[in-house]
Amino acid sequence: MAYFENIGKINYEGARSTNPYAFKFYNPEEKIGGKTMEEMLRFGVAYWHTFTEDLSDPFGVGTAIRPWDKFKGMDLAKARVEAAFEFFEKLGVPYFCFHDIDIAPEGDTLRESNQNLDTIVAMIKDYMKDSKTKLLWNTANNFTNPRFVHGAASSSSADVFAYAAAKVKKQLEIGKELGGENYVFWGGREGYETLLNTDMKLEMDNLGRFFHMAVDYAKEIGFDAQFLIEPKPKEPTSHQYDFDVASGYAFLQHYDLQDHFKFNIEANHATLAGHTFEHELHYARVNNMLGSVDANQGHPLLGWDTDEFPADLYSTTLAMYEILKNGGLGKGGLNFDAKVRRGSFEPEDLFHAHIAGMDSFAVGLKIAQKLLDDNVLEGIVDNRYSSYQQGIGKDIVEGKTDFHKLEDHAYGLTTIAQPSGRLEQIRATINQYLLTAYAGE
Ligand code: XUL
Ligand code: CO
Repeated sequence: MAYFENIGKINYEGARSTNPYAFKFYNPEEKIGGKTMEEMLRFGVAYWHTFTEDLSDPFGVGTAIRPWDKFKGMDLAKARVEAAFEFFEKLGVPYFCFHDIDIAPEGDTLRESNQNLDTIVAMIKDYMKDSKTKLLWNTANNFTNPRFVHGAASSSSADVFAYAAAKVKKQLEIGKELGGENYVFWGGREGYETLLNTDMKLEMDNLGRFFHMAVDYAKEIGFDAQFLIEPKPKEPTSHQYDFDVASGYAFLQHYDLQDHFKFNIEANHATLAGHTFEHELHYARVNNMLGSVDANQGHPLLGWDTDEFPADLYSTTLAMYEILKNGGLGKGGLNFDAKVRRGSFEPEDLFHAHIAGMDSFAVGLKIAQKLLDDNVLEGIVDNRYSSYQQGIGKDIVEGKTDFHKLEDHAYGLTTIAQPSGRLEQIRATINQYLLTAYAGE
């Protein structure tokens, strides 16, 4: 059965195409900097936003019209798998991602939930045999069910800690079964509401213990996925333990986990933390911790996680610049952790949204590669720090100075000449690149 009957394969038609069901900029085979767009961008579809999301919000019920919603229970789960692979095929997307409860309904007991998962995973595995779409990552949803009200690995209840571990254990087994390239931990409830009832030290120590047990179990079963922490500063709790990349990295180092994890960086989480998307990518990159990306964008006027599809070309350009400087994403990818707006309720909107997101990152890739090829930003940065290439600067960098030497140097200074930062000129240059890249096409 077809769920998107009126929609065919989405093809690349070029920048001037007026066909809404065509890519204007994402040309999977086009080579940029020696790699095809498909190899470089590694797009993924998020199962939860695309196949289970009903578009409800705190003030209103779901509006989504989804042809598979006529089914219930396990039949619904099976229909979603059929719809998902039809969607992946038509979009030509290389990856997908899911939480356990996105693909199979929870049963009355853990055993029953795992049986439901086994049935659906077998079906997914079967579909994957005839599909080029692979598993970018899976994860355990340890935040939706009321049992996680006080947290999961950081819960005040040891029973909940054990339950959360059992769910992650099962997902690690499923990741291995489906050939998942990464495994994600987003600490949905790993944080706290108030210190008045919280033992923060115990909670963080437990979180560290939990991650070590996950690393050990993956090793035990021979699952070699890259483990990823997905930082988020708040929502649902007011204080999340993995606030941003910097605090997550400190946590990983403190608990001696830094060699087993990288970061999955989500644009909207970065902005919620008061950072830019590129700040988080950059921080991870320079520490060799950039693993994967949840590609979305927040609404600039709203202070919560709106998970919009990315369409801001300036942001995708600066993000792709970081990714190119990182030498790509390795096993990671660009997963659209993004949902259509409540008013975009038709099934077709799922295609329009992904096309918009894929085209936006394709533009970002092309512009970022041009900026690199022309040495635009690198040249500016090198020039700005040129004082560290000779004289006292070289001594500082090479560790050949101390405060006595530096004081002597400072006493000898009559003037300090520093060049302008030229931010406005840099922005104008980026605009020039954005506007001229497709001029002839
Ligand atoms: C929530 C979020 C999650 C993670 C996976 O803000 O981003 O969907 O990506 O649990
Ligand atoms: Co996410």
